[in-house]
Amino acid sequence: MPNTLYDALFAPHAGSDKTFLVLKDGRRLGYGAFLDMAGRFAHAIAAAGVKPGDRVALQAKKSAEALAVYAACVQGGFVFLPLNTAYTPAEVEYFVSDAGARLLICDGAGAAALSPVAEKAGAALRTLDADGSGTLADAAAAQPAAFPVAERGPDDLAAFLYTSGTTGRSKGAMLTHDNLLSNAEALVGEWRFTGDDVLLHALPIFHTHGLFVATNVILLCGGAMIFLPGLDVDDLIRFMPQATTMMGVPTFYTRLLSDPRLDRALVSHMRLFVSGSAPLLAETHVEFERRTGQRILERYGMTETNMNTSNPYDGERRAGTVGLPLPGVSIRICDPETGREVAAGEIGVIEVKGRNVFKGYWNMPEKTKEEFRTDGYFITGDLAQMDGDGYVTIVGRAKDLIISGGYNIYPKEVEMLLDEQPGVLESAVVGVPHPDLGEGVVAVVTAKKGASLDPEALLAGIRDRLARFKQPRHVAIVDELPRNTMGKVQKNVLRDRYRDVFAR
Ligand code: MLC
Ligand code: AMP
Repeated sequence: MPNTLYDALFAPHAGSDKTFLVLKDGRRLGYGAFLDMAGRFAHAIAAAGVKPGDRVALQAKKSAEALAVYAACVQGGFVFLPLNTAYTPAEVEYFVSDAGARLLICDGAGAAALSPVAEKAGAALRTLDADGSGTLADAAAAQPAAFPVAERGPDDLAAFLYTSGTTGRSKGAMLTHDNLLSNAEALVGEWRFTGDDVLLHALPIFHTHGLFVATNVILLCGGAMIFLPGLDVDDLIRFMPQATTMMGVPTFYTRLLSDPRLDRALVSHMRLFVSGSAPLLAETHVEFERRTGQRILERYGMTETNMNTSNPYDGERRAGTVGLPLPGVSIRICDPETGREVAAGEIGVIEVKGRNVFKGYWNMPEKTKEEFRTDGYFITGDLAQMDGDGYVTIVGRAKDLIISGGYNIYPKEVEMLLDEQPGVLESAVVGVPHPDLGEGVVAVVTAKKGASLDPEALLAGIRDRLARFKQPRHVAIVDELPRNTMGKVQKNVLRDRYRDVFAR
């Protein structure tokens, strides 16, 4: 049966004993063994009642087995829905029920809290631990490695990735087989990936960056990944001499730079460092080159669009820019109000069109319509300018969004929870410079008449309902919020006022 993504990414490796994953403990997993594991998981998923087109949610620690669930979903035609391991059960409940997932796979330790969530949503529950054990693995163990590949065309759904919205309600971005394959093809070509590449992989696998950009590129070129559970600079340094490439968010680079062991000799085997998901400071770029002789290649993407632009592999990598449109991706910079294209060098919102652009938000046709122009361009909400050579420089965001360590935080979601706390009149949440995470979350809160507020109590009140990374790291209680003449809270004033709270 033809299956767009499976045929390109997985089928070519069937039976191969070439290394696909090198794990932290040094164990190696070949492509063939990985595909066998995926086939067994596909049986176990189908046995849980999942049919092609159904959603399979996974909230589990990074492991070869967790990645095999992705492969199993592609093979079985199931729609993969990976979830950040930091989400609280209250957050998971929204995703599982909104997506109508048929199966929720979680860590054994999370099963007790998620069992009522699965039950309420009518989803089966299975467990998968970081060591590969759990009820999903138990069900898979007795199954054959071969699983019939489901027929899937380019326009069929491969994955749902949730991104938060400015209204505070998360939206499920529907990604098709062709969205993912076309982008992997563009990146393999642009970044010169081959079967000889070994990618140092320390990113999470529940987001576009670690899952699609990194993993799909390696699967397509037939290379290998050093597959680490998370960012630990000691591990990066230990494995760097075995790797040829690394992809990371800017925090990867600032943390590496803060380690004196980072030098030219350490990276002598590396041919490419890629950064994305958040702005890389030009000074980080310059300092990394000074220390290592390597110019980081910065690229720009989004959950909804996969990768849009990249600095060139061979040409000039310009610090502070996100480079040029990728092959097959059309980019224009437009006036946010009128939608008219602005002149070269002027600031406007980035709009994108191409095979990489998602199909729409699950069950939100109106929202989807709002974010596309009538000629098919997707409005990213990122503000940028494009110079005469086509290089794009991101200068800000038209959307109210904080990016902390590469994770997106929508202020509205945090504000809604803060506003529900006893004694709170209103709140405004902003991102300000943070030396490690790029941006750190600050909440500015006012009290109702006669009430007195305690920052600790406020944080305690939202702790169970909001992933830790979204929780404010600084809370200021003030008499009133600054407003413009229209009565709108001036977040720029707050960003300015609190810009030094995380300064080293
Ligand atoms: C962890 N913590 C964070 C955080 N990550 N807080 C804010 N922002 C983050 N990003 C908190 C934890 O809750 C914990 O809090 C403390 O920091 C230490 O946790 P940790 O797990 O030990 O953190 P660490 O391993 O250091 O993780 C930091 C990180 C990680 C930057 C390495 O967040 C990361 O891997 N980020 C990558 C995100 C990513 O892949 N984004 C791509 C999105 S796709 P406490 O208080 O309990 O100690 C996309 C499209 C595109 O954007 O273009 O790619
Ligand atoms: P997400 O919704 O998690 O996919 O985040 C996408 C957002 O991350 C984009 O809309 C940008 O605002 C931001 N982003 C991604 N890559 C870069 C980059 N290289 N520089 C600046 N911002 C980036």
